Amino acid sequence: MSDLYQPKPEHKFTFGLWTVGSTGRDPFGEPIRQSKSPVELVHLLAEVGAYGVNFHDNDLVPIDATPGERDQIVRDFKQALKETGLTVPMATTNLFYDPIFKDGAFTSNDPKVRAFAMQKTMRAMDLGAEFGAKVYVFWGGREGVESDATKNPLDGLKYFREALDFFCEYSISQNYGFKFALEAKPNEPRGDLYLPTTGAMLGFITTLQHADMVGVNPEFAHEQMAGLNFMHAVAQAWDAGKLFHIDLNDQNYVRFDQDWRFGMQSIKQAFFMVKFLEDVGYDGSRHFDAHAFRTEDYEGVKDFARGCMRTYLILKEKAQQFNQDKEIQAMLAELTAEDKEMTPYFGKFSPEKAAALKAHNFDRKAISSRGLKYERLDQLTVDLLLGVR
Ligand code: GCO
Ligand code: MN
Ligand code: MN
Repeated sequence: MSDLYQPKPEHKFTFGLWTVGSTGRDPFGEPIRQSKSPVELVHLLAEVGAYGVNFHDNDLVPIDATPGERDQIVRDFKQALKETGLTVPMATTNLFYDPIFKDGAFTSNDPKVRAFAMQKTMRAMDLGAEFGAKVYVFWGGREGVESDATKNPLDGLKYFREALDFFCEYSISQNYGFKFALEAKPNEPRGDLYLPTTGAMLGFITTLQHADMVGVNPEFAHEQMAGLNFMHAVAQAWDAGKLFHIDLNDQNYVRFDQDWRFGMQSIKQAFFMVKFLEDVGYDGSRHFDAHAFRTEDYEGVKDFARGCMRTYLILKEKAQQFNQDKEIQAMLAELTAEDKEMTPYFGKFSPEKAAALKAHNFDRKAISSRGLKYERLDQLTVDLLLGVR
């Protein structure tokens, strides 16, 4: 096997404890794998070659743990990290599992629930900071509604904004240096989740007091659930300087959250996603937020984790091939070539420029009769991806 596809620390491949730790429970069936401890999962991730491990507070420390138990767990986990060399680049809060969050956390109608969610998040930030995490993710699994009779979405936005402003100040006051990354999802487990897409999150961030500290954590499956083009959402986040983290996985379009192995289903979308990240020089974690099929034992879980990283690296190689392919690049150069006659019309506005452009005569028929050769360009891409080029 080519060394090119071996994960290395510089690739920054990370997994959540909840991903390789998934026991395969789903709404229709019991767990099918025995649960493993965080320490065991760190060793599993080290064995497959991951760089980092991320966690929700309660993936590591059970919600009912005593302070003494917490300290023991933290010590054991630190030891496992030391033994394996794994890092913790990101941490997050579980604000969806406990029944108290049945109507949301920061956006619950109940002030006690909202305050509890804030307390839990500050404690989880303390925990993440203790392991050196620098990115803090917010995924609001219960922040939404089944029925709009029950809540006012303007209240939800206000409460969420207040909470984030508070946490930014908290991070500053503790010197944690966190960057916050907001993760959108259109639905599931709620009927509708607030701020359902990455684009919605980007708009919302501009309303925050510390907007500079807050970016996004787009997830492949979540944009595909909404029928959207994931790479375009990521590009917009990048353009805004807000791509603080990314959740890679896979999904059949417009279904429930399938959380499949990266590249398992949507090879072409995954290819353009990897190509984008590599082309722009994104240097954050490549986090796989996915689960092994329910058919697997822990050997299968390792196959799943290795597969995510291997596919990423294969697609990275394909992206290089695309960028070096003479025919493809010549076609792109021709398609995007400057037109000297048009150059004076672009750029900054001036009244003279506007008048000149308004007076220009365009030969619409001639322009539109030109074939763009996109069929050929796309087929070359398909040939390349299928390995015959
Ligand atoms: C999901 C989400 C979660 C989050 C995780 C970290 O659909 O369940 O993607 O896996 O990413 O809670 O914030
Ligand atoms: Mn998800
Ligand atoms: Mn996710």
